[in-house]
Amino acid sequence: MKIGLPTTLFQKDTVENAIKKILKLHPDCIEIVFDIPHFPPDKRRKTEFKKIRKVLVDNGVECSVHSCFYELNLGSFYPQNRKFALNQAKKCIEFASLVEAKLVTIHPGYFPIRHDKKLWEEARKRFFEDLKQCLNFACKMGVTVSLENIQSKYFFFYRLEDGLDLVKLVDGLKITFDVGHAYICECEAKTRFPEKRIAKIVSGKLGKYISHVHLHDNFGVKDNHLVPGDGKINFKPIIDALKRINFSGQIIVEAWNPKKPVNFGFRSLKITKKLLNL
Ligand SMILES: [Mn+2]
Repeated sequence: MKIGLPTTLFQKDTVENAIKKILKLHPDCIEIVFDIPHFPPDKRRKTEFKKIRKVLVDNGVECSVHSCFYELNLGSFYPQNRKFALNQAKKCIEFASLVEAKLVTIHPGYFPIRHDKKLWEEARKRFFEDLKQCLNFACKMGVTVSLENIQSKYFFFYRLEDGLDLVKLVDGLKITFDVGHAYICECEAKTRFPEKRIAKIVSGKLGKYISHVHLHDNFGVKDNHLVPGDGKINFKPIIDALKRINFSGQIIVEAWNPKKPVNFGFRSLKITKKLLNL
């Protein structure tokens, strides 16, 4: 398992400087978040992408890419929004290929009227169509598409079980397992032993599809993105489950604090290494 940090840790810097600052903390890998503030839509030029690639190659560091997500919705009710979201996802896949990242994490689409089964299903279908298009494009680029579970029931990948349906319906799709998000879902469902349940699903049928991990802590209510150990998640059973499935991908520690990025990055790596017994 490789432990890494996301570029969003250093939001105030340019992406090149964010990468350089992360490298000083000696991670095994880096996740480049292809969204604002580092990648404003009017500034995505290939020459700048090549500079980013050079920083990565010169330092021999492995990377993954997180697709833009803040204002996008694959499967949106509005055709223009769908088209825009799909186009952005494709740009991100192209970028990943250019910087030699093998994997792109994508957020699922969402629909705000959860109780209307007919509309919900229609939206889910649109999302699957868009996702398939992302996969076809990524396949040509030699990039894996990995879908992340989100801690809100309006998203098409909310509970970890939803992932099993998704991988069956979309051929070639992989899963980015976000531990903090999965914990909030289990707490909302009032699961008695959330960590045990998560561990069971991870080491069960979902295991072979997990290609990437996001790790951060919380108290089971808000998506705080804390350093592991600063919230109330017991990571041990979850880490053990990842070891049981011989997970060998990247674990990106997504703890954020814009006021203390160096401290958060340093502690994230140190504590995660300890959790993994490395
Ligand atoms: Mn995440």
